[in-house]
Amino acid sequence: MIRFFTSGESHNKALIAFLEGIPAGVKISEEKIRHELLRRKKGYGRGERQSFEEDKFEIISGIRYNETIGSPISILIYNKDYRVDDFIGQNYSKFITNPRPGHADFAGAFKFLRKDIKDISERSSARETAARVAAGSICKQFLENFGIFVGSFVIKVYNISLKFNYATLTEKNLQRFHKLAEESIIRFPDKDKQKEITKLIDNAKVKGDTLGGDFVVFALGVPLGLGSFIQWDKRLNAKLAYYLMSIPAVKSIEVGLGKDYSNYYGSEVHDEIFYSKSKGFYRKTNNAGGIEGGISNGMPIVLRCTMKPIPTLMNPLWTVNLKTKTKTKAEIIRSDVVAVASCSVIAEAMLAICITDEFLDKFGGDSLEETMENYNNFKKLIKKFYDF
Ligand code: EPS
Repeated sequence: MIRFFTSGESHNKALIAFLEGIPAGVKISEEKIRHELLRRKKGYGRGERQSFEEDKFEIISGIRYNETIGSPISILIYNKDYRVDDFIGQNYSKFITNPRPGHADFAGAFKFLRKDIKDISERSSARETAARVAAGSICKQFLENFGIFVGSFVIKVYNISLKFNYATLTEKNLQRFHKLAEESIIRFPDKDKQKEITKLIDNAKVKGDTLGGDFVVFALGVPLGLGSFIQWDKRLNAKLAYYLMSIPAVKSIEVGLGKDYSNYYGSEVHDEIFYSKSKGFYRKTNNAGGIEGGISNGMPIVLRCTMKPIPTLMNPLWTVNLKTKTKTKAEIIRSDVVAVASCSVIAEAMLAICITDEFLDKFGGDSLEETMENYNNFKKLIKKFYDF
């Protein structure tokens, strides 16, 4: 079982990622963690913070000579934009009292009985997701040992969409889209539409507005058998939804064909099962997104998420000042125009953490070797049982 937590505020000293349950003996590259943090920072339309924030990190525990030792892993990520005065001084004149519609500001201020909205926005800020990405990188490196790869690509920004068919999201196509996304400044695989999207983002910026979008996050090489239908909270799709919906601003998650399922007859969308001596059991389509009956079925796990537009607007919406109760404009705070590309990288981290947890639930041992034996043994067993 994985236990994963984060701590830290957006402009306090640092963030911390805490990860317990990774077996001993997993090789960890700091360079790979750095690379993931850099991927999260990127994206056309991101705010000024990303241009100077270095995401410098230090591994505090759990890793020795670049290898996990089975003890809890903690990683500290420094905030370059550490605002000492906001945390140690008590400058009451700087209180923020105009909640931004769409942000945690309003509900948070009442829930925690705080007069300064900064007490809410500092922790609810998406800055926290840097810690998720660092922990996600450790999980990705664990999963690599079993040939599992997690990737993503943006499929929609506002009203500009990528044309593709869920049934054809085979391993090859997913890899191709991910590769194209890596080369794109907005993680959008269709080069011809990139210019249109950047123009859209520029226009939104001029208007002081923001945009949201959709992305696909996927996992390749996930073995059959993760998750279960035996109890409601063990279903893999349910657990993945929980992990992905926890990302700030994510408002929906769909598995495979998702809400489009209802547009078809059953005969048109269920992925037929085939068998050949060379391939074993296989499917030609993957509308199910790799999950049937709450269990991974051996096909790529394919999820689609929607991110709402960032609630901090430079041309702000109306709100009410919490102190004076007068109608006023919402707080203007430095922010992003669009962050869908970064969100897809964060989703990769959450997917990797979730798959790692499920993987260890089924095959887990205290060391990588033990886990590997359990995994190989299961593969052998199902082959033997069904004689293929
Ligand atoms: C973010 C850091 C923040 C914001 C953004 C994401 O930095 P700052 O507030 O210092 O400009 O750019 O946060 C939000 C969108 C939000 O709603 O809080 C980051 O590192 O991802």
